[in-house]
This record gives sequence, structure tokens and C-alpha cells, in this order.
Amino acid sequence: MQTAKITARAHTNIALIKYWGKKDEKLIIPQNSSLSLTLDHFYTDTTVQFDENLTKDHFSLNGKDCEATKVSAFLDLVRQKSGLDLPARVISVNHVPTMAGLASSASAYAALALAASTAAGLKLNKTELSRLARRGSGSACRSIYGGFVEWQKGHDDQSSFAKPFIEAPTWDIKMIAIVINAAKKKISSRFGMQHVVQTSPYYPAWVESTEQDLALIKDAILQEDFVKMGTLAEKSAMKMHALNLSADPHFNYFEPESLEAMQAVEQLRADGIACYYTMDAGPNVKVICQGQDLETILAKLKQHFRAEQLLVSAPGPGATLLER
Ligand code: 2P0
Repeated sequence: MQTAKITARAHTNIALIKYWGKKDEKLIIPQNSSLSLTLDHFYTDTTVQFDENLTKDHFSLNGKDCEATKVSAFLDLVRQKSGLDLPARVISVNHVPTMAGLASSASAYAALALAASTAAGLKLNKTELSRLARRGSGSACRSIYGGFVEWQKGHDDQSSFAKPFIEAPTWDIKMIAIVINAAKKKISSRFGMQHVVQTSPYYPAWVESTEQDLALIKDAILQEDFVKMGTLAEKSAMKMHALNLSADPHFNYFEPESLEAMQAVEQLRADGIACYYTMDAGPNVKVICQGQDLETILAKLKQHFRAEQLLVSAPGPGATLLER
């Protein structure tokens, strides 16, 4: 017996209010709610077929066979829910420029959740899909939706999922990813955030102040107040990185060029251009701006970085099934 072969596409997302720390490591319940923007430029296509002729799960990524342990653990959740106890073949392709280093577990697990649950015959609604994707990687629960998305932290498996905030923003927002180092990150998000929860004396202040930042950024987005939104996004990112600097032992994701990028953005701001930076668990800097300023900002950044290091994206859609 073979199930239908199902392909799903999901896009990555950039958090404007960051998720950094878990309450429950196994179920991936976060300490704080977060808010992101799904991006059109970076996505993953994943095909899943369950097949009784296989002896174990197979997983290929960008045409190469890979270790399937993590994918298998995720498929086990789908097998438990559906009662379909068969191995599967999973084929994933990341549509992210190879040098970008931006391939994200968010698009990967959102696409896998949709493709695997559909192939197994489960008809999950978006809330259920978001909860399932969360079990693979926290940020993946946000990639089920397009546009601005809020992950409401909840307190258990049932109550922790993402919700659309504004699914199809009419606002002309762009994000420039400055690729500084495409190598694999030194400290995984999973380890980094766990270490911070356990050792940073500032962690309780993060949780408390992030709730306020989240309420404020939602107001800013509703009012299409770009300056207010960007200011809050930059602040959330720097607070997250301050947690890493305050951990014991401390660590950070900055490289000299990350600081150079941040200074270039600050200089643009001093010159009257509204643009703000954010950074995740790696050295790449992402600049949020409005379409009207894109060319001016790119021209300035090209004084510091090669054109191939600058990748532009706009708000993108939620996870969807592809006809194959
Ligand atoms: C975020 N990041 O909100 C934060 C900001 C990176 C920095 O979510 O352990 O791959 O799988 O839940 O989701 C990246 O961490 O971590 C992330 P797990 P995940 O986007």
C-alpha cells in the first residue's frame, strides 16, 4: 500500500518580536509570545509519501540523502495521530540561494507538517497544523500563515499555536538579508535559548518586557506606523542578543561585518531614511524598510557588501499544497 504523494510549500519567517526560550523542551512551549513576518523569497518544497515497501523512513534534502532521525521523530507524531503505521519517503528542496545560510527550520517543518499530515489522510485545520509544525521547530508554527503572524505562547500543547495577525498586508515592506557568513551556526538556537533560560540573570526581564513590546508592535502594525514598528523590532532583537551576552558562559552571534551592517543602517537613519535591523541565531543582518527607500538603502549597503550578499524579500504567503 502506498499513500498519495503530496507536496507542500512553506515560506520562512522573520521574527520582529523574537521567540527565545522554552517552558517545555519536548513539546516546544515558549516562554514568551512572538510576532513574525512571513517572507516570499525563501521557501521549502517538501514531498511525502508513506509506502509499505520501505523498511525505514528516507529523507533527501536538495537532492542528497540525509540522516532521517529528526524527520522520523516528526513523522512519528503524524503516524500516532493518523494511525497510519508506515515508513515514508520525504524529499525536501530549499529554495534559498545556496550561499545565503538562511535555510530555516521554520519553512522546513511547516512544509513537512502540511505534506505529511495530508499524505497520511489527516485533514488538519490551520490551528492544528500550526500546533503540529511547532513540535518540529517552534518558529515553524508561524510559517503556516502568511503576512504578520503571532505565536500565542499558550501553556500546553493544545493552547500554543500561531494565529494570523494581518495575513495579506497592503503595506509596502521589504526585508534585505545581508549575508555575512553562510556557514552553519556555531551555537544552535535550541542550545542557545536553553542556556539563556538557565543562566541569564536578565531572563525574567526579557519575558516581562517582551509582552509589552508585543502589544506595542501590534498597535504599530495596525496603524501602519513604520518607525514605531521598526524601532520595536530592532529593540527586541538586541534584547535577545543581550541575553546571550549575559549568559554564563556568555556567547554571541556577532561577527565584525554584522556590526558594520548595523552601523550602516544607523548611518542611514541619521540621514533620514527609516530602516531597522534585526538578527537571529547567526551573524546575518536583516534590514526592514519600506519599498520607497529600497534603492537608496541598497546603494548604501553596496559600499560595504557585494551585491550577491544582499537578498531582498517582501511579505509572503502561508503554507500551501502544490499540484504535482
Ligand atoms: C525566532 N529564532 O523567533 C527566534 C529568534 C531565532 C532567533 O525561532 O528549538 O529553530 O526548533 O524551537 O524555532 C529559531 O529557533 O528553535 C528561532 P526550536 P527554532 O524566530
